[in-house]
Amino acid sequence: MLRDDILHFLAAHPEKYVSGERISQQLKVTRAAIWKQIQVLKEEGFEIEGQTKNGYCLLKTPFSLNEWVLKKALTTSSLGSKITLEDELESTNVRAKELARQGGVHGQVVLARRQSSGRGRLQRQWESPRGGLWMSVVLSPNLSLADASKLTLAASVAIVDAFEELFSLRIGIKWPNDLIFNGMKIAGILGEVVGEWNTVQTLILGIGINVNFRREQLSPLLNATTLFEILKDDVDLNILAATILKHLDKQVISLENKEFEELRVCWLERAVGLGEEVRVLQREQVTQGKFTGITIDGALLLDTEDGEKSFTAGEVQLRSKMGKYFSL
Ligand code: BT5
Repeated sequence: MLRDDILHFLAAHPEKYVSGERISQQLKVTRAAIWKQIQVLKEEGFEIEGQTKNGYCLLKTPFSLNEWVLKKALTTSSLGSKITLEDELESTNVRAKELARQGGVHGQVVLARRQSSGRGRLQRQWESPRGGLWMSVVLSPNLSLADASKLTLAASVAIVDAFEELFSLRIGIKWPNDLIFNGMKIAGILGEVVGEWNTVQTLILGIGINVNFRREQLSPLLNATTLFEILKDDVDLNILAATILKHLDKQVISLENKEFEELRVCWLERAVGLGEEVRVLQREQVTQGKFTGITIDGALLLDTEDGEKSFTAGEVQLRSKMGKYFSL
């Protein structure tokens, strides 16, 4: 695409002005066509300075999701090898599933700048205003179905590590895969199997992160926060996506190498509530006990009055400093 070619050309000359004439000769199009595409790029959020005498200089790439910027930031071999980016989708997981059924490739990534009907687990809603990172990854890893369920644990670890690397910010994982900061949810993960695992062997990993928008954009009923509220600044969503994919890539490879114990330890190092009294809610049943760890399969271990119990599903309530148990 001409627009991408112009960007490549400008990016190849960082902090330099390149004349419209040179670009037009190189790309074999008119200077008017270049000018037109530069205007489109500016609308997309690229800061390009144009000087009549010297030509164009790329000053800044957009923080909002942009395929060219994202591809440039990617360091992975397979994750992100194919990217689908839409301004709005109902749900990136739904689109990723459709693409997977049509023969999507391992590592294909689907992103939307906003979702009109984002989904959580158990048909719950996921609020997805503009400014967030709403991303689904199609994965066909070399794993059994039982081991594939560990991918959601791996994704939680990847998000924590990306936050630490980029923002020196330590967020925690609340079992099984809520990402929280100061007791408030900042991100969630939705893993879904496509078709029958034995025949298709594809999983969709949906990652939702509240990034460049204010808390007020979400329903007041939620116990939630956003990265903007914490950093008081916007961040580059493309760099964030690329960094998460880099960490996820690493995790997928170590899972394929059956390094499950490493993942368990990594997850526990990032967990919140470990060693503390928590409550696990399963339908009407409430179990209280000390959160002692997780099994190799990711089940939660609770030391209760009736001995050790393990849970593969349920909601965890942590205890606040005031001694009250709270949900997210
Ligand atoms: C999750 O579900 O936390 C999984 C969220 C996954 C969202 C991503 S976005 C990209 C991809 N495409 C999708 O359609 N989904 C994935 P769960 O643990 O069930 O939590 C859902 C609950 O979190 C809701 O019932 C609300 O209470 C709360 N919630 C909804 N939107 C939120 C938000 N933006 N931030 C924090 N909490 C939220």
